[in-house]
Amino acid sequence: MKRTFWKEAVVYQIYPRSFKDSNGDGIGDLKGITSKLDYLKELGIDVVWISPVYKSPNDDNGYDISDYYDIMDEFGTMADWEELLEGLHSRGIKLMMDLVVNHSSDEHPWFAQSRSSKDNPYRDYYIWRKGNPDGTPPNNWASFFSGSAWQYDETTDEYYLHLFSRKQPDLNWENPKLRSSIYHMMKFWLDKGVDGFRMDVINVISKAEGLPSNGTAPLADGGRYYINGPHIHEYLHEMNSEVLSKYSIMTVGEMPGVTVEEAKKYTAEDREELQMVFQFEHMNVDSGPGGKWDVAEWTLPQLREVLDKWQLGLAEEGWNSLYLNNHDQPRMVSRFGNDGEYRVPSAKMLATLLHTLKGTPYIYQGEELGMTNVSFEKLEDYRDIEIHNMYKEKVTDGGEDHAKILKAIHAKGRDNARTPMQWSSEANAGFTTGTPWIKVNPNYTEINAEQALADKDSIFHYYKRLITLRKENPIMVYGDYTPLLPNNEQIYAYTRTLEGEQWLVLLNFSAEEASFELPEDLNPAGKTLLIGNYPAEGRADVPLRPYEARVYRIK
Ligand code: TEU
Ligand code: CA
Repeated sequence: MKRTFWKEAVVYQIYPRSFKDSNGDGIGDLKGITSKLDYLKELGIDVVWISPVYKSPNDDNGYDISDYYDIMDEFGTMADWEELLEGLHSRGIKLMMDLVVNHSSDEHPWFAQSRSSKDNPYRDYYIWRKGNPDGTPPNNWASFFSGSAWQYDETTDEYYLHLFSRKQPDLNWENPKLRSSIYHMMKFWLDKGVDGFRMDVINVISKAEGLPSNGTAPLADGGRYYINGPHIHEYLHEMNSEVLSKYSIMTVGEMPGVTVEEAKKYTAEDREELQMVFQFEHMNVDSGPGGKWDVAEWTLPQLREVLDKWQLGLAEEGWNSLYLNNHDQPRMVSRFGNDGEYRVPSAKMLATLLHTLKGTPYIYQGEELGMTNVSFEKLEDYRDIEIHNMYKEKVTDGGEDHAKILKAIHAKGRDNARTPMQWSSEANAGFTTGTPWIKVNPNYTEINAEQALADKDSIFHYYKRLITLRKENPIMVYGDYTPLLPNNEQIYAYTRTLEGEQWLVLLNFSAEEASFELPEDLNPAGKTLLIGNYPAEGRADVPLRPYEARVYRIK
């Protein structure tokens, strides 16, 4: 397997709206990020991935772009962006931008042109269809954000497709002109010095011929007709040869519904498409048959089964991106650890998993502090369009129980990850001197960066140690992964092996002690404990304590 920078890197994701406000308007901004670069340097990360900062009416917080060549007013100016890039580069940190090209904003000038008439040169930049004679939309696909994926537009008496919000019309990748407009824009940013792209829902850009309905229900998941669609590999290969291959950069495709087999195609080096994908299977372990909002219990064997599948599936070919949360997901410690009594050890245990699996780790802002989910009691305190659309569909229009849905929002809502970064115990967690655009998690007085930096046993310092360990030990990057204790319900155990060296990772996912038995050649007794989340000893002959993590060098 080829050794390359992006496999060795640790990436840190910034959600700019919630990171740091520099001017008191309550909204995080570019100057705010620039003021915190020493913090990122201290943590030791190599790459920053920043969620979209382009011009946007913010229907979906920047994932609806109205000008790909300019910066959102609330975030600052192009000069602020250049200053940020310079500040990162001077510290040896790379910058990945978010590339959102499955859709644009409906306020993008392309869309204004496109909707104006059927023969406008930009008409085919988007996906327009006639409605059915019975007055229903062109097909029965549901939007990710509730309701139909089609919006009727009077001007030309046709519907346009929007897999996300009504203000996010899907771009038509079948149109070579659209594709070349996108490639042109990508080059603009790469020529400005960007080091890579995280590509938003990039595996849904190719829709099946004829846009068929899925079954006969009025609304259904149309995923089978656009996830890994018919021309997707063609388009990505073209993007690679027209743009990506001309630069030395990092690429990761965000891919809901991607399978291991597809992921290999997207990331196999000789196919020249992308380097990594974000898969979502482990994000589904706590969902019932009703989908995301049907909150279900999860078990360690379920989680391990998914991670094993991806670790082993991409062992020889392709590469994993490792993440346990991001701006769309609940906080990792609340979801997979314990955000009460064992918040600190469980956050460290999960961090150990993230950094000792094979792949490139992605840290989401605040994860390194053990930031937790939030439970707003009032629906009005939530900002996310997904939450509000879903609530309207299920409760206001559908008559479901308010309390039940609020509970699901507490568990799964995207705003869990979007409360402001907790910098200090000052008002508003030191995020802003004004009124934050979304409320701060009330636990900021205890959980904040100031506290974490001062406490050498903090989660922050544990992340630093993991990152340093990775820099010093190629086995953490390139070592083969072998699962152990396959039926254990408390302990996730595996080895990493590289050129005669072998590490053993033991992770207790429960709030109870957990004992284990391993074959003699894997017995950790007397071996070096490389890192662990409990005070020193880590004696190999005692059971793992609640949420304990231990990493030994056994060979
Ligand atoms: O997300 C796409 C995606 O599939 C999800 O993570 C989605 O937000 C979730 O399933 C909803 O339940 C990307 C971005 O990360 C997200 O923030 C955007 O809203 C979305 O695309 C549209 O651009
Ligand atoms: Ca601001």
